[in-house]
Amino acid sequence: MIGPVTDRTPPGLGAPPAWAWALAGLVAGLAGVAASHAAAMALTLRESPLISVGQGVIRLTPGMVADGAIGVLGAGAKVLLVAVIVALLPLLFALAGLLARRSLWWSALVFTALGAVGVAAAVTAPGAGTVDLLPVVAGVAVWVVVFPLLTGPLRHLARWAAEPRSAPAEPHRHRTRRGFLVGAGLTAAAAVVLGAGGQLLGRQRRRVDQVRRLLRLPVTRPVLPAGARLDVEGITPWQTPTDRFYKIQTALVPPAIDPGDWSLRIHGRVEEEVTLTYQQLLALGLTESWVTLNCVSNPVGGPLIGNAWWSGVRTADVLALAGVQDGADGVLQTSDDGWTCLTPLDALTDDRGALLAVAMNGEPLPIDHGFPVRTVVPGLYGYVSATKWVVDWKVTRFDDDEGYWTSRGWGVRGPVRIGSRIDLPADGSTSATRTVTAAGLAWFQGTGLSGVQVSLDGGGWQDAEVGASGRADELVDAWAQWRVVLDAAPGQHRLRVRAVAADGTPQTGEQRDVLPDGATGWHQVDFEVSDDADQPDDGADAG
Ligand SMILES: Nc1nc2c(c(=O)[nH]1)N[C@H]1C(S)=C(S)[C@@H](COP(=O)(O)O)O[C@H]1N2
Ligand SMILES: [Mo]
Repeated sequence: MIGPVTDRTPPGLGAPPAWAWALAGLVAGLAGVAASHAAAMALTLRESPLISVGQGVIRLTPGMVADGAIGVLGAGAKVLLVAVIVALLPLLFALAGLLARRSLWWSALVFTALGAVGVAAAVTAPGAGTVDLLPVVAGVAVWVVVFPLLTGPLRHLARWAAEPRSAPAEPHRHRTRRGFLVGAGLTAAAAVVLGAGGQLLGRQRRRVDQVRRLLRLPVTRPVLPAGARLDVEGITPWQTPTDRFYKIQTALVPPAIDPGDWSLRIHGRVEEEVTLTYQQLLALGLTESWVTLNCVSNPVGGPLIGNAWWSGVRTADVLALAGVQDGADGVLQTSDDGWTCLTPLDALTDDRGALLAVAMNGEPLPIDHGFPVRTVVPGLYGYVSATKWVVDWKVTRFDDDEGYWTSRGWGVRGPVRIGSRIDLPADGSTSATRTVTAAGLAWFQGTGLSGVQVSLDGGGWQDAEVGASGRADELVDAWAQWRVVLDAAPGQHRLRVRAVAADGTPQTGEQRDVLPDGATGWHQVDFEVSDDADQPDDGADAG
């Protein structure tokens, strides 16, 4: 009936029914799970939180029970476990909703407990990192925001039912009831969109990562060359672990390319256009070497440099298949994501050993480092050479083409500069002893070093001990570790380092910015030797 209702028993002064409270809990709960799932998928974590909780239960259940259950139910036990979790959750969410009739704190207790289970599952997963916590955080955040919002109208209605005199007029109460239903409906819809959207997010990447993990390449594991590593506590490792290797790319989402779908097209100033598949590339045979890769935008003392064992096919062999025409002097490399660089042809054809790399540190390239194929050219900065996800090579001339960064003001050819860095002592640190071990890295890929020198407090340059790499005759494309033991009096100190090139030329102290072709200048750190530092062992100062 439509019309005035003032002459009837005021409707809607009854307390909200239990199902409304349960619904609020259910909808808020599912929204949290959906957000959590979407976050896990967007971060391309391997598992959705529900699965991790299932895994966590299996891990944390006392051996006998879990083994027994899995023994009886076989692989189906895991599925069953997830099914139980999936069935249990809505009940707990509904319970959280019902508890809000008494107090939001009771509901919070349920959500907190569920969040804690999620956190426990996430942090105990093998190889878990901070990032694995993010989906749980996203889910709990949604609960914290959505649940009070959804139950707000219900709490008003409940209060009005308890104190009818404080209740507003029916149109207002009607709006409140409708507000609850609309809110619940919208939240449920958002949860569905979020959950389904999350499922799509990163799906290709997870699939390709799976292919990558199953890939067996004819590569060797890295074996550290004798003498390259110096024995200094806390020194930067000579081989950069893959997961600590710096990453630079313009693409927001790195391309995820199945090797089966990959090919490299070589065209332009060639005798014959060639398109290579992944299998055809591998069939050319792999070579392997240590190469230190660095970024032109690495500031003096900066972290954008790493040393890895690369396995790949020589670019010279690949170009030979197509046959380069006279007059060409560059190769315009294009990535699947559209990024380009123009690499000097001679760097790809001379005997420096430039590679189309397929593996890094003995494993297929990680997606973020260019899977399935990227270019690695010793002696050139990454921005003119190290194309990740490379799919196209146009043999060309520097007069005719330009790469992505070069067209934005960076140098055209991008040869690496000689460089060095102090990693120990840390800048601003205090030493408890007068004996201070300084250590770090130096590099001049392709050219080589003859030494590394340090200067304490502006004094003369003294030679450091240098590991067996980075020399013209030893691993010329890899960096070298160096160390020197200093005797420093209590007080403030400043240490500088410089590398010396194979021909005896020391690294310049002139400070220049990274733009346009790489920073120059000596790296320096300030450190302190504490006043109560021990006297040196030789007792020179002993009275
Ligand atoms: N497709 C693509 N490849 C790229 C880049 C890029 O932005 N996109 N950046 C380059 C730069 S500037 C550097 S220093 C190296 C970094 O390689 P890494 O991320 O494997 O360390 O990749 C090069 N290759
Ligand atoms: Mo770079």
